[in-house]
Amino acid sequence: MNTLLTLGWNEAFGCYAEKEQLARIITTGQNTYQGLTINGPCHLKLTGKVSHSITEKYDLPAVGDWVVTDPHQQVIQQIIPRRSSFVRNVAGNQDQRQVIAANLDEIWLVMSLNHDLNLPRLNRYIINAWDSGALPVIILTKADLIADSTMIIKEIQLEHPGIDVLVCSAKTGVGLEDLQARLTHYRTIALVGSSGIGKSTLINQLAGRDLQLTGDIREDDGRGRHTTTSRNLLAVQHAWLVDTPGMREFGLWSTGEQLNQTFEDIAELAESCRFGDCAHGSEPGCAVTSAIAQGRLSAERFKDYQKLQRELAYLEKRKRETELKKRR
Ligand SMILES: Nc1nc2c(ncn2[C@@H]2O[C@H](COP(=O)(O)OP(=O)(O)OP(=O)(O)O)[C@@H](O)[C@H]2O)c(=O)[nH]1
Ligand SMILES: [Mg+2]
Ligand SMILES: [Zn+2]
Repeated sequence: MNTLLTLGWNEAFGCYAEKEQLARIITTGQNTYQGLTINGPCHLKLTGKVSHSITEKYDLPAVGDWVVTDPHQQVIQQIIPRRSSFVRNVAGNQDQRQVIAANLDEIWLVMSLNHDLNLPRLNRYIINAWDSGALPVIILTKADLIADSTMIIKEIQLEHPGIDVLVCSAKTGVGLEDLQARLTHYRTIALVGSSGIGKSTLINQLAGRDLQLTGDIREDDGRGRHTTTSRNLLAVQHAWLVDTPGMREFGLWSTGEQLNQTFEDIAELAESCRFGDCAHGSEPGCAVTSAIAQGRLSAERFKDYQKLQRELAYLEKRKRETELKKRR
C-alpha cells in the first residue's frame, strides 16, 4: 500500500484535505482520470464546478498532478497547484499549452546514439525543461550502436556544462546503474524524446519487468512507430517514471521565471549573505555556506543550484547572441 510519501507527496504542497482524499493522477483519458490514493487506485471525473472553471487545456489535470477528491474518491474537486510542470507549446499558441507531466523532480531528455542525435532539438528540449522547474538530465541511449561516444558526450557537455549527461544501453546494460541510482526518494521523473529511441525499453529494464509495450523502429528511415500513445505514471524502484509518447516537434520559448522558484530556499538564504554579489564560495558572512555547514541545506542541493545558475548564464548568452545576429 502506498503512503502519501511513497506517492511522491511533499510537505511543500501544503495542507489541502484529509489524506484519504488526496490522489495522484497516473493516467488521463477522455474526461476521465485514473488516480492513486493511499487506499489504492480510483477512477475520477471532474466536478461540474471544476470543469466550468477551466478555460484552457493547461488547467486540466495532467499525469503527476495532485488532486483533492470527494470522500468516495469519484470526483476531482480541486487540482493542487503544481510545483513544476513540463509544458509544450503547440504551434506557439498560448491557449494550446499542453502539460506533458506535472510535479516532476527530473526530466530525462532521451536521445539515441544512432540517427536521432540532433543538437538544436536538444537545446529546445533543454530550455523547456529548465522552464519546467525540474532538473533536466540528458540520457543517450543505444550506446551499443556506436563504437565510441566520447566525442559526442564531450560536445554536449561543453554546450551544457550544467547538465548531467548519462550514456546507456538497454541491450547491453551499460550505464543502467547510474540511472538506477537516481530512482530514490519517490522522486518523479518524466522521460521525453522522439519516438523509437527506447524510452519504454529503458523503463522496462529499470523496472526489471515489462510495464510498457515497445516497438521496432522502421527499417527504411530509422524512425519510431509511436508505440506509446498515452502518458503514464509508473512505479519503478523507489521512484515514479512518466513514460510519454514520442514527440515530433517542440514549442518554445522560456522566460526563466519558474527557474528560481525551484530553489526558493537558496535564493532566500542568499539574501542574508553579507555581500550582495556573494558567490557562496569563501566569502565571509555567507549565509549559504553556513547553512550547509550547519546541515540546514544539503550540499547536493546547492550543487544542483550552481548547475542551474551556470546553465542560465549560458542560456542568457545564447539569447543575446541570437538577438545580435538577428539585428545584423
Ligand atoms: N540496439 C538497441 N536497441 C534498443 C535499445 N533500447 C531500445 N531499443 C530498441 O528500440 C526500439 C524502440 O524502443 P521503444 O522503447 O519502443 O521506444 P520509445 O522511445 O518508447 O518509442 P515511442 O513509444 O514510439 O515513443 C525497440 O525495437 C527497442 O528494442 C538499446 O539500448 N539498444
Ligand atoms: Mg514508448
Ligand atoms: Zn553567500
